[in-house]
Amino acid sequence: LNDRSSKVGVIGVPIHMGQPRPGTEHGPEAMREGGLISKLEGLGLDVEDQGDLFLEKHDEDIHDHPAKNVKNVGSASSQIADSVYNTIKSGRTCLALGGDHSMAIGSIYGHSLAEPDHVVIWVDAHADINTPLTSSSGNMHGMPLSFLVKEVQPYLPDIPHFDNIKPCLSAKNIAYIGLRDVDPGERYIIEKLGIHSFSMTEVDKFGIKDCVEKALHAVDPEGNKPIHLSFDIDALDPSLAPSTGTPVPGGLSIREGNYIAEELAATGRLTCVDLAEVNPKLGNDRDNETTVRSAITIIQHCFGNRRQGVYPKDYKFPIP
Ligand code: 5AB
Ligand code: MN
Ligand code: MN
Ligand code: MN
Repeated sequence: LNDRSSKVGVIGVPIHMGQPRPGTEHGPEAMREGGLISKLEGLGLDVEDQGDLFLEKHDEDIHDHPAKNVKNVGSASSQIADSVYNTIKSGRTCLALGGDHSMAIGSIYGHSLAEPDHVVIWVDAHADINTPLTSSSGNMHGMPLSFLVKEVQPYLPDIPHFDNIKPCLSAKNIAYIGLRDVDPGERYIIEKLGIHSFSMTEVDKFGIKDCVEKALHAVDPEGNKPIHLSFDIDALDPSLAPSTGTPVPGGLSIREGNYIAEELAATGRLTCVDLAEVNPKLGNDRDNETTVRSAITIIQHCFGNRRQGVYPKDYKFPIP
């Protein structure tokens, strides 16, 4: 383990303006109440919980733009980017708790300011690469990658309030795992730019082991770049993550999710993790518990837990 892997900085990102359903702003608090921090500490990690970002709220947003809430999402993105940048610069691995997935605009951009060479593994039912013009919903949680990928920029309309965010990824440095609900414009972009995609069809065909191996090799053949994992909880099957805004049947199992997390952690290069789209206002108490439990287990496996068993560095084996 390198130094960074044993130190974690946790940032709550209570954003909901990237989509229409109230409740994603309570995602960070739901995961903390589920015991996330003490579970991470139980792994022997040095955890610095920075609390939730106090996101600026603009009551007057722009209404004549094809993307909704650009002013709110734009200003939040700068705040998120600053905070992720500072956390990584301080020598910690960053864990960003969402919040809807528009949070990834700021977290990936902030990561790139600290580590310009980083690559992205995007685990999601959705591709989240709509441009404001290909999106049929106008919801920005379905667009984050379009603002970040350099090759997509010629196809974007002007987006006010995003001056602080610069495209920082090449199409070849992104791989998807878990896709099963991709819009036509998104599929067109993925094909034209040759973005590596391991949809549920590939997971079925090759198994999760090959998909993770191929995804890692595809984005970074030399295997030495920092990795950003953006994990949308809706990548998991809805039976495992019912409290989320856009569930799609036929998703990853907990075993597959944990396997992805274990393998990324094992590279020693996981520098930032987003856990997005937990919405405790959706579903009943049991749905919430199920969703939070799934989110926490994925996070634990990102930060060193292994199903084979682990013991902390300072473990004292009892002797009579
Ligand atoms: B999520 C859809 N593609 O653009 C759109 O949950 C859904 O962050 C986006 O992956 C889902 O509105 C965004 C239909
Ligand atoms: Mn999704
Ligand atoms: Mn998403
Ligand atoms: Mn969703």
